[in-house]
Amino acid sequence: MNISKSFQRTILTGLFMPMSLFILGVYNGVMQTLYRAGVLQQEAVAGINYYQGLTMHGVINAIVLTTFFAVVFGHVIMGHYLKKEPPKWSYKTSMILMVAGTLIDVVLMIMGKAQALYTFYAPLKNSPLFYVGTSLLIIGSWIAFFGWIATYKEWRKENPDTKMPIAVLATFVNFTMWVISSIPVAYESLVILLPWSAGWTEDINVPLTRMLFWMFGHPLVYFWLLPAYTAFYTILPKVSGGKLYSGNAARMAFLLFLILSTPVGVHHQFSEPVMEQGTKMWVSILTFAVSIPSFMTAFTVGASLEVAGRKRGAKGLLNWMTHLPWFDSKNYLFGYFICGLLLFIFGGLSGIVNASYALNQMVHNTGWVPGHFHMTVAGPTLLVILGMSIYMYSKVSGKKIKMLSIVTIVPYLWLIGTALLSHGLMAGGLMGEPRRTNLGMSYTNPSHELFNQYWVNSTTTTMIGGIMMGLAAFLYFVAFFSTAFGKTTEQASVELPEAEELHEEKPIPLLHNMKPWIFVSILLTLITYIPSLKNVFKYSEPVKNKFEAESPVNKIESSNNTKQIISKDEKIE
Ligand code: HAS
Repeated sequence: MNISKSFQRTILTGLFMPMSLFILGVYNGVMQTLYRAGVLQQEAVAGINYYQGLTMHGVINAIVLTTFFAVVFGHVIMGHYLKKEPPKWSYKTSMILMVAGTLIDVVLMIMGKAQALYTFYAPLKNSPLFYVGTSLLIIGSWIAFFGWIATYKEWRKENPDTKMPIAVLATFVNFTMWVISSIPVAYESLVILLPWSAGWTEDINVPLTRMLFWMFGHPLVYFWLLPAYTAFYTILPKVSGGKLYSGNAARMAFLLFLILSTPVGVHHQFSEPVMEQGTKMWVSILTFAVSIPSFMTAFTVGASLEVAGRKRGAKGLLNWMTHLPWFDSKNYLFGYFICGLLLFIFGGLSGIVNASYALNQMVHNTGWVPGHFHMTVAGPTLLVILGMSIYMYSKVSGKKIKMLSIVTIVPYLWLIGTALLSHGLMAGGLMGEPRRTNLGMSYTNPSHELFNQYWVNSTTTTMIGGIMMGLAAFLYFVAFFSTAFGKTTEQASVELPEAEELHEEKPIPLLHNMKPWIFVSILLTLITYIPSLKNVFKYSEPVKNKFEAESPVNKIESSNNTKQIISKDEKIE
């Protein structure tokens, strides 16, 4: 589909700006591994301290880049499948808010006024403007979604009998979940944290803010994942030379995410005393359930790859794997997708370990957790972002991709780097290595009394992996920005590789109607969060504690802070 100038400018801005910031995100990621391995034994480098760098790494990579990508990919999906541009008011307003919010946050992080990490847990305090910036970014993304709904309604009128394309359904599921889950974090940021950080209120209920954050924080991880799944179901079968094994299974997997991803955030709070055992048990069961659509995806996408391998002449049980277009520069997207999937096998399995309450007690707050999430968010999520960003930039700008052979090897280098980084973090985590800690200041500094020799190998492996990831990212940046600054040689267009379905399956009405699923999603969220909220108010109350990110010492001395809270129906023995 041809594209208007203003829609083109919006899409290119939404790809170029976060990719430029991602340079800062990657730099700070590599620095983390140097601090942790003890190569750096100081608080700060070039005026950026450990926590400031970690905050930039998390906020830019996990919130800014992913949200921009979800919006831009959504625009391109609507353009390609519905053959229409969304209304100008929606895509323009959305991009302006997102860019403004991001710039506010980036300036604050560089100035050191926001260094409470991407989870911005109270009682760590950011500048009040940080909460405004983050809210603008999120609200901007909602507005893009509202525009797509208007476009879809028009398309539906003109095509009353056509099935909703899978990629459109997946995008709508993702953004519905996003809107539902970002209401609690908007409340947390604007109603609780902002007035408190501006000094208009004094007290803060820490467990309440953490619960509100995780009501958003876990659906957030699926908001990162679903664009990647959309690419695996609707693009990968085409670029690997096959067909999608089952369209109904794909629809079912996305709709299951809609009902199961919103109520599971409490699994990040298994170690918090305010949550009662029954709540934790229920959430643990729901978390196992939310793995089901991923197991379905492993089967359906795996079967689609087998179909592709066999179409390319494979015989026997397993040699279809060797017939796939590995290292094929004409099919460079395949490398990004398959490397993401391979990492996700281990990312997913480690998630199931996390979800098991008893095992969580061993791994929580250790290096195991970032080991897990680098094989998920830095696995399928980021690799699809990288592959699709350069693809979309080239199509929408009409510029040919430069350095195609480098673009083709980047995902494999990234795969090896991420596997090493995660292995080091997880092995260290199992030996008690804490996450979010500048280990070089003590535990991995041989001249310090707290030096721990057991963490030397694990942190060194992590560092080697981190440096390889940094190198892969550097090569990618060279190719991406050479493409972006190249000359326009082709007609600009909005188009995607589109996989056909292998079988003509009987449509199942429930898989074509989102309303019952939205209802169940809200119901399960209420069933989980009403008891969780009761737990929070039973066992906690607002306190005056105030900490700075770089110091664990409470700035406010008050006997009130040590008061033990017991519910009316409990006695201390
Ligand atoms: Fe997680 C913590 C549980 C998935 C991200 N997770 C995190 C954090 C992040 C994160 C960022 O229950 C840390 C947050 C913080 O800062 O504190 N997670 C899970 C579970 C899943 C899961 C059960 N997580 C993700 C995804 C993420 C992500 C996806 C980002 C994108 N996670 C947890 C828990 C915690 C947690 C606890 C709290 C830990 C703590 O104590 O702090 C599941 O959804 C995973 C299911 C996945 C699978 C894998 C399916 C495999 C596929 C690949 C197939 C391969 C093929 C290729 C087809 C079952 C689809 C074949 C090709 C050939 C050639 C052979």
